[in-house]
Amino acid sequence: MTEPATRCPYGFVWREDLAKCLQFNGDRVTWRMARERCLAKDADLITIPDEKTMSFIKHFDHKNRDLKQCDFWIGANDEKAENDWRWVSNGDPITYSNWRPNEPNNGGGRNKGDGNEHCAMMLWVFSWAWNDASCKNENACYICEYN
Ligand SMILES: [Ca+2]
Ligand SMILES: [Ca+2]
Repeated sequence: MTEPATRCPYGFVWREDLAKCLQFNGDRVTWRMARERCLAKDADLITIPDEKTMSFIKHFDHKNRDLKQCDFWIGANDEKAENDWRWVSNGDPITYSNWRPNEPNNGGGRNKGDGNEHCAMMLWVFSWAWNDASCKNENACYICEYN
């Protein structure tokens, strides 16, 4: 038996029910920078494979000062092929999802499309429902997962 606390690198917390090492980060950066910062810790942006994981995130205590009003980048994008959403850590297509109604819209919406939204983030004002956003948006926090 491995001691649970030792399964995760420093700064990550082991979530027994999810079998994941997670780290919520309150610095606000682009999707790519967020991923780089996770990779630098031998981790990657989080995958959310099921409702159980999503539910954990929804109920996580976001009132922590650093995480207050954070949108969070997650490890999904459709940069390689439009609307072919993949988890970047393993290349798998997204099966479970928690998109807001009318998302992902690739920047479509009311003004029909700059067609340039290829990175997924969770929106705190909508209980962390997902939106596809411009990967260059610099105003989102991020969650790293270590495997
Ligand atoms: Ca897209
Ligand atoms: Ca969108």
